Formats: sequence, C-alpha cells, structure tokens
Amino acid sequence: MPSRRLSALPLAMVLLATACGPNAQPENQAQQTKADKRAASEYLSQPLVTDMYTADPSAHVWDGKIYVYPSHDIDGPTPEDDLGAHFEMRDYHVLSMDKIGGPVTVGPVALDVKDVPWAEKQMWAPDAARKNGTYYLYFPAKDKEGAFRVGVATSKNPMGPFTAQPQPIKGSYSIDPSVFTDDDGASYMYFGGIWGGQLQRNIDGKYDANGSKTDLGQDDKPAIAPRVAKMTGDMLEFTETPRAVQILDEKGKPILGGDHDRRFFEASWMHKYKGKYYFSYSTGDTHYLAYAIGNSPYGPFTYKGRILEPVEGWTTHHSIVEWNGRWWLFYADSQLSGQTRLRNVKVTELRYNPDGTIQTMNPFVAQSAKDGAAR
Ligand code: FUB
Repeated sequence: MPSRRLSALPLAMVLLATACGPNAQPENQAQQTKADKRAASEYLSQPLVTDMYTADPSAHVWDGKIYVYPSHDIDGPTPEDDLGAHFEMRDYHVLSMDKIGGPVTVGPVALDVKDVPWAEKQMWAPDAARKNGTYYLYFPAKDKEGAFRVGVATSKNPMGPFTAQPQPIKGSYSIDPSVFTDDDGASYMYFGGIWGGQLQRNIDGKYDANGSKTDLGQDDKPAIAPRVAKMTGDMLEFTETPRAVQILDEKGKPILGGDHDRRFFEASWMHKYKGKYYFSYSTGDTHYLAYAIGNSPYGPFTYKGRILEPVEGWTTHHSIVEWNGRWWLFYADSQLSGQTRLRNVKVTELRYNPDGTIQTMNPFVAQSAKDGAAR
C-alpha cells in the first residue's frame, strides 16, 4: 500500500505509553528511532499490547470476558507496495481481558501458517465465532497460486491453539472475514477487500491472476461490493454463493467507484444496535472507518457517515462490540513504530446519537481538549 507521511513516538514516549499490556519491548525497537515525534498524550487511546505488533482487532465478549483476535504484524523483508506485500504475517495470538482498561493477556501461538495445509503466506485480518462450545477462527491467507482464500480452524479454547481445516472454505476468496451471529442463531460471513485484497480479481467468484491491481477503474459505476454468505450449521462452510452487499447513498443509489471517501475498500464488520444492522468498513486509500445501516443482515445498507477519522499509518481496521452495557471500538494505528506494516491495536468507547447514528471520533486528542484537561 502507498506510504503516507508518518509520525510516531520517540522511544522514551513509547515506554511511557505501555498502557495495559505486558511490559516487554516491541519486536523491532530500531524502527522507533526513525519516527517523527508525537506525544503519547496526543492519541485518543494507547496501545493495548507493546510486546508485539498487532492489527485488525476483531473483538468478542464471551462469558463476560473480552477476547481480541488480531493480526500479528512482523517486520519482514518485502518492500512496501500498493498490494500490501509488506504485510507478511505468519501466525496469530489471541488477546484477552477481564475488563476494558485492565491487564491484557497475550496468548501463545494460536495458529501458524505452517500448520495450514493449503496456505502459503500472509495471514491477514482474522475473526472468530463460538457455537456449541467450539471456537472458530476465520482467517485469510494466500494459497500456493497467490490467491487469497478464507480458512477456518477450530478449538475448544477461545485462546487456541486452533486446528485448521485441510482446505479453505469452498467458494471463499479475498480477505477480511468477519462473522456475525444474529439473534436467531444464524451466522453470516462478510468479507472482501479491493487492491491487495483481490476482490476486483474475483468478480465472478473465480480468481483472475491477471485482473486489475486496484479496482475496476470505472468511477461512474457502482463500487465493487463486499460479500456476505450465510454459514452452515457447523460453521465450516457457506450455505450459498456469496452475495454482493449493497451500500447506498442517501438517495438510494449505489455508492460509486469514484467516491473514494465513501466506497468500500476492506475491513467489513457487522453489529446490531436497537434492531438495526450496522455494516462498517474501511475506505482504504482515504483512510476512514465508515458505516451504513440496514434492516437485514443481507442489506441493502444506507451510508450514514464516519466512525473514525484517519489514524497514524496507512490503514486501520476495526471491530465494534458491546461490553458492560457500553459500546467499544477496537482499531489499530502505527503509534509504536511509525510504520504502516507494524501496527498496534487500541480500544476506545463508541457513542451513538439519539437517532442511532454514531458519533465520529478523531484518533488524536484535540489541543483544546488537552488544554481543558490541564486546567
Ligand atoms: O493486515 C493486513 C490487511 O491490512 C488487512 O487484512 C486489511 O484489513 C488491512 O488492515
């Protein structure tokens, strides 16, 4: 993915910023010294974990405890490019917390790419689900042909270790799986991402290695849509061919490909609030977290606005979960490293307006707010 000018903490500030995670050092401290300076107090929230780099946090509350399923960023050798080749992740670790703001436990390796028979590399943003006492870890990875597929692995423990199914989910493609279970017990997987996520190379559900590198290049046509598919009762397969998730503007027209401030890029998440379905996502190259509301898990969804303004680093990816009667946004930025490929997960409270819209947040604390706090 392209670089933006980054800024981050000097090492001293990083050490001060080790909010609630274990106190070991990040894997690649040398990178921090390259970064520009930004005080920890300028960020809306602090990294949950500082002894490893984490991104793409998918949070769930099970039996009152918070579990976060993140990507595990590593500092690999591949240069940064527009297709995210520099995101070279090879395994997952699960985080857990008894309460938000409390200590964070980092689990051991929950799944390693070497233990997934069909996968070769790039273990990107995962999600998890629970059904009948089994935990399901859903993850995208590139297969031996270089095509992203979505795999599933199971465990009796939310922290893993997970055992992968021998094949990816039939009919799956692209990245960023996110599984939502509705009140009636039916589960749906939302997925997809353009550019490096390859959605534009899977228009008919079949991978075209020579397809476009970015999007369809048709700015006046509906943007490429994320996908949704209902899961089978055993949570291991799709019951149907994935369908397009329609995101409409206020006039009921599809958001167009050229509308980079609002069109879907990656990082699908679904949550339900007061009987409505909230589909949220990243706009990628414009760096927003946006959301749209609908009346069915299949949509259509009407665009409503932004949840989060751009963070430090090229990309963020989020989840939204209710815990203890309040709603929380988990997201990531590059505060610790100043580098897009080495991110850290965070959490902050998410607030609704009385009409059900979400209050837009700024990932940086405004100067006026800081002045007020200092008085
Ligand atoms: O972490 C790798 C990729 O970057 C994810 O799959 C995307 O959502 C973006 O965060």
